[in-house]
Amino acid sequence: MQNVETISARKVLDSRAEWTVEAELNGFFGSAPAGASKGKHEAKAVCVDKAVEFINNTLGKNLIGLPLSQGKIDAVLGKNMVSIGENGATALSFAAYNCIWNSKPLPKKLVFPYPLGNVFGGGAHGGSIDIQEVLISPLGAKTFPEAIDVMSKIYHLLKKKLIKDNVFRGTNDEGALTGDVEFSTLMEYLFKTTSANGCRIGLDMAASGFWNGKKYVYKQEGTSRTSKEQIEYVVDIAEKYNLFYIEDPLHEEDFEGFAELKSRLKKVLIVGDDLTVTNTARLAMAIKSHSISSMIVKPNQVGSVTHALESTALCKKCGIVPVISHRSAETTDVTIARMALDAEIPFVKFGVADMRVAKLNKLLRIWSNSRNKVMAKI
Ligand code: 2PG
Ligand code: MG
Repeated sequence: MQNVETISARKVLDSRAEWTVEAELNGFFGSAPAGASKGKHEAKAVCVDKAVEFINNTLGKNLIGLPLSQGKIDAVLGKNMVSIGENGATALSFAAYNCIWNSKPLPKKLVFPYPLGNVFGGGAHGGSIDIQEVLISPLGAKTFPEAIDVMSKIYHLLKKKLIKDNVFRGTNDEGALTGDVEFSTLMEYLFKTTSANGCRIGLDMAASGFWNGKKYVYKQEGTSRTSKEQIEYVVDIAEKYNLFYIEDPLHEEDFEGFAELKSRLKKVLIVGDDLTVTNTARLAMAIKSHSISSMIVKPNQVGSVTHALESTALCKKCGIVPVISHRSAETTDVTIARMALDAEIPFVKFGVADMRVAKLNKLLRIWSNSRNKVMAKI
């Protein structure tokens, strides 16, 4: 096994033009993404300068000479989380993962994920709807390139339609389209278009973002819903638009409400993100209360590849579908695309457009270079 020979860190820009941490380990890179709608229980970031300084002046020296093992490196990062933050830890953990990935052969048979793309946005990412993300997934596609082709086709059809109707407002933090269109009008159009193209619709409601402690306040819509009304509303739209996926339909402490939705919507993936924050203890709570059928995996919510893969393994063991996901502020780092293949994660939520395509293109490249490949069974 190789050893850790060199470590350094610096500031680089992310897609929101904010500084983030880039780490370099034995010549391989990793950089930290950042969320806008963060879960209360996520690991905490520190100031970028502090993380960079700590890696360059303290932590790097302690890691040099260690065997190049993900578990060993991540254990050291975990012990220093207060000083390095999830941002410094994620960047270094990614750099180690990319270095290790480069030294081993690809698995003989590759299982490719289905993309889950945010085509129309709102909430904390900007846009005219309260719900954060309207997602599509080309579940009928037979190959990864076909899946990307269908997903981008629908993105362009929707963009054309918004422009034609004179309601197009541009794109938001995740490159999702935005426009002055009613949620129901948008969903009816997408329902027709996706159904005709072997595609299904999902939502990331990111409901903690508009929960005020008593009600879900839909500012743009000019209405509010109690927890009970929110559950009825979610059941109603799930049935109306044949949704296959609903992320964070309720606020991040409502394990019981999630469980009710899961039991009423048996064919829909009820997905925890802010609820579970990739954390095995929160996931165990969700398993115990039968709250979710699927979980978002975001390495920076826990600050390490090892923990993210542990959560993924626990999901799989318990029949919960893992979905690996970008954050609303990203770099062109492709680590999570590699993790999706490594851990055979059936869905990747990487966005559709802008520099987010780096991760999709990484998977397209691996698809085109590999002989033995299949799409995930879903
Ligand atoms: C989410 C993410 C990514 P953010 O809520 O799932 O889409 O958003 O990174 O802003 O938390
Ligand atoms: Mg989410």
